[in-house]
Amino acid sequence: MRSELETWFEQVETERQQVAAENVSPLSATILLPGDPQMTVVPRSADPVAMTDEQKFLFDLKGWIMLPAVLEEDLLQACREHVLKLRTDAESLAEHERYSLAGPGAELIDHPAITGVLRAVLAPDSSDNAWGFRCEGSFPMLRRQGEQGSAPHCGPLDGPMAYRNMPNGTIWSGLTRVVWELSEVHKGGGTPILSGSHKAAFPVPERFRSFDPSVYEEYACPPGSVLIFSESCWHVGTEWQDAEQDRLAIFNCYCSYLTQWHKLNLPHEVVATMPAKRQTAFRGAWGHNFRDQQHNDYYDETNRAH
Ligand SMILES: O=C(O)CCC(=O)C(=O)O
Repeated sequence: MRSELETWFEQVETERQQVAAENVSPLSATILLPGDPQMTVVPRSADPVAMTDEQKFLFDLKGWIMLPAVLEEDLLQACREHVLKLRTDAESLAEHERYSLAGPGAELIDHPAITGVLRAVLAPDSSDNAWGFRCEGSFPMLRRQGEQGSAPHCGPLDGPMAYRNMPNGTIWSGLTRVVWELSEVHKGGGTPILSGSHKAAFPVPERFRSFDPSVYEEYACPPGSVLIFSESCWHVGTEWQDAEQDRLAIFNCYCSYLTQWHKLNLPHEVVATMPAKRQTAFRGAWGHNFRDQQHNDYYDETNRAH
């Protein structure tokens, strides 16, 4: 009988060969060790998975991390169908479900695979019943072969939402993008990122304001993976080349409960159907209200983002 160690070596070797075959940069490769939390599907009922020191290092260094294959199969399939309907037959959905943050997409808002990361790069929970982050925008993506995404761009590079290393060794990624990849992504597809540009000391040269695969870092991942990146990084939606399947994805945007970048594109009636803690991801952006002796750790119709 083969020992556990032999099985493990074989698994690592298979991973290594896959990585070599896909020519993935070692920094974005998913070399998984037994027991590595990245390796496991994260059930939606799980506790938030804490960000590891390795993930913090990579996020700070490059501005992004990839968590491969974290979605349960039933949630993955439900989200795929939801995105497909939103993009091709939205009328078949009830009115309150015609959003990427509604229906099965609502489960992704505070999915335990990402809440530990958001706690580390944005803000810890405000209380047991309130997240420290806000979710302020979302869109569903269906990209067919030959279709191009956004031209290279980035979010805030200065001001309160720009990426910063904090003096106490923590990360501040004031505007953070969470991309749920619902189809397999091959290198060259997806949303390649100009790694490290979230804290570049010099302006991005003109030549790199167009997609250049020798500079933008590409990734490959199985369906049900999640890409988390600082919007302060330059990124690009490349042409989808896969003839076998379309790109299905949900793009959600997060910030702290103290800041706001986007106007929210989700009505109160949809938020009101969510569990109370999830609703706090849609509250207004403020800290403390001395007038009513109230801290901003709740959501209601009078305390929502507009
Ligand atoms: O098209 C893509 O893949 C990227 C989209 C994006 O980042 C954006 O619209 O801000």
